[in-house]
Amino acid sequence: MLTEEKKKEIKKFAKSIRLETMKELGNLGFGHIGGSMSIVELLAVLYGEVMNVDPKNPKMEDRDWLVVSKGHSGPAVYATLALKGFFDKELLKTLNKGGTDLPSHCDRNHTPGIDMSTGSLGQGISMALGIAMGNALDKRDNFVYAILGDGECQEGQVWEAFLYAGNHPMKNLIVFVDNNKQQLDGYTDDINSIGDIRTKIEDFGWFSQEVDGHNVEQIYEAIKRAQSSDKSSAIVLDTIKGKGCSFAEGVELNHHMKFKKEQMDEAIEVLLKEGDE
Ligand SMILES: Cc1ncc(C[n+]2csc(CCOP(=O)(O)OP(=O)(O)O)c2C)c(N)n1
Repeated sequence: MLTEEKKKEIKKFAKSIRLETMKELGNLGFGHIGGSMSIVELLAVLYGEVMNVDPKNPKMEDRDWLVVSKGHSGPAVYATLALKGFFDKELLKTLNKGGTDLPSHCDRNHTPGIDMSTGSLGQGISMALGIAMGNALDKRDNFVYAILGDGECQEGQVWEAFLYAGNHPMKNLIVFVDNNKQQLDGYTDDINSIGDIRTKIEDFGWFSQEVDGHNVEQIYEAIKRAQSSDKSSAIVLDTIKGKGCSFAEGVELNHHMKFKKEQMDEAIEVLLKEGDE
């Protein structure tokens, strides 16, 4: 169980990640705002408490790995890594600009702390599974985490990996589905519904849970349960696309937005005025 103090610390970390992500995107005037905002609490729990990583040694052999399969959420991941000390926060100002080490989608060849290059949706779960199998063969006891989008789960390859890791349990693999109910061009249910995703994954032989993806305690407890399961584990996160960014949250087409500087300034002001609870 998280202590009250730790819970507060993780919530504060989440707020800082959200703020830095908004400033980072604000510098650019456009970007993947919706799907970045929905995974902030997850990133805060992973990097604030759960994952064994060393910012000074990002390739540490026995580290825990994170494959951000929905690689367009790079801005939120970069803000997290910068706050954690993997690189200088100044670098956040270069997001998606020519010659940057922070491309719009995650790239392991550019950014310290990024474990896998992603962006072509549907592939990350297979990569995470491969890494988990490799680690198990090497008798390491680290964990491999992966973050998938709900829209991404429309990709066939996702289900090949779910099938395989159901039949060949990888207890060091924990997959999150960011179920924000929206994809690029609208609501997932209207486009190609994935139905009850938690049950579907369970039917493939996984230990499958569903929690509030903006509640740090629920996320943490679910991860602890997943870590002690003998099966491959999935945690479906009930989230809100654009969460915490006033001009994006609740908007249908908030996947990739162009906005005015004043809009982001105002959204940052709103965020800063919010209480920490
Ligand atoms: C194979 C592939 N097809 C299409 C795209 C374009 N694309 C980028 S993000 C996106 C929507 C993803 O929706 P979801 O997985 O729900 O992500 P989130 O809502 O969390 O941002 C699409 C279609 C892509 N990156 N890769």
